[in-house]
Amino acid sequence: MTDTTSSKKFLRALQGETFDVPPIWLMRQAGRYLPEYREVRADAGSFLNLCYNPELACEVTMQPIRRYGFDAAILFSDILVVPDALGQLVEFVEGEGPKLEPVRQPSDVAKLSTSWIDQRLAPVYETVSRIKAELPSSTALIGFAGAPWTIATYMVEGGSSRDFAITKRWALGNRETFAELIDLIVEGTIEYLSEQVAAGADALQLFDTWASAVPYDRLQDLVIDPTRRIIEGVRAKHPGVPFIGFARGIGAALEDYVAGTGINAVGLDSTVPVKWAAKTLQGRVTLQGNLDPQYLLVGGDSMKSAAIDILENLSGGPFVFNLGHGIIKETRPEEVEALVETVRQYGK
Ligand code: 1CP
Repeated sequence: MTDTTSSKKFLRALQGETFDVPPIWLMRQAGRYLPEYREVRADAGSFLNLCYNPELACEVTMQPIRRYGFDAAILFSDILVVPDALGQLVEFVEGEGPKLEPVRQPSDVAKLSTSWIDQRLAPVYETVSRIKAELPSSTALIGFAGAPWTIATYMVEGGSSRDFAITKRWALGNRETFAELIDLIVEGTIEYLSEQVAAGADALQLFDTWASAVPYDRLQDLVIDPTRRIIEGVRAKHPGVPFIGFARGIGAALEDYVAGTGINAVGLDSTVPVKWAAKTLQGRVTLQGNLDPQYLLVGGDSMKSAAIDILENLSGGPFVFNLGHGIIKETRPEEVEALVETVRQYGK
């Protein structure tokens, strides 16, 4: 894993190398903005069926690689396959998003178990092997999972939420019982990610999309410690495997997150000042980000100059170009092409 002569530019950037033209991939690069994805999606039936169908999941992972030649592919799956594999009822309702049977108290947690993880998620591991076999040797494969806090918000709220009120009341009001839920997710996620690496994932990203909801006095035990425990747990089986941490919306606390987790790279959301990140974080980790995905809808010169500003500020050190959050489904594929072109022409 510490192979610094890797033919994969993305992995070399994670190991600390600086490039004139940085590697690029985009969060949600596979998905509904691509007509070829919508076609496969329509044939797959439910969204979870697509996640658990190795042939189709491999196909949709490869679609943006064929179109744009990104430096990394990301496994097509979802963060909510982990609650599903822990034994919680998970559904994706068309046009409404995820619906889960809520976990609200210790007796609900006691019904869940990590013992079904590998059996339920075996199709995802199969997808990883298939993608690995199809990818060009210069393209890295990113595996992923949700970070425990973000997964817990979906498990407790029973779906998406605006204020995370139920989860926060539990976490802030009863630290001990909430820790049991976090521990269960940590353990299941270590198993899930270790098997993704065994099947061929080159690097792993942890998505903590709702880290912004955690008050700073609890960031350590709800965000930083669980992330660090997952990284240590996976590295105990797969020494040196590179991790990217994406803790969205935590601002200046990214310094604590970088210092306390053991990540190789940190995903920056679009609110993070790039000059601050270059000065404060880039000496310690690789940076990844952070074009606002709305720029891809705006397109044209506004998008180009925003991308170039990021490149000017972040490409002086280890850097991976990305968005600050996932591609929006109304994005036109041509604009993604124009962005890739802008990044690849940079400095030439
Ligand atoms: O019918 C469909 O096509 C559903 C749309 C969709 C897609 C394409 C969902 C439902 N998930 C995905 C794939 C997905 N999700 C990927 C792989 C594709 C890629 O990146 O190219 C990944 C990495 C995720 C991760 C994910 N799922 C996150 C973390 C990243 C982020 O966007 O913040 C989260 C929060 C989810 C939950 C989720 N999955 C899907 C929905 C509608 C939601 C809820 C989002 C919310 O609460 O706002």
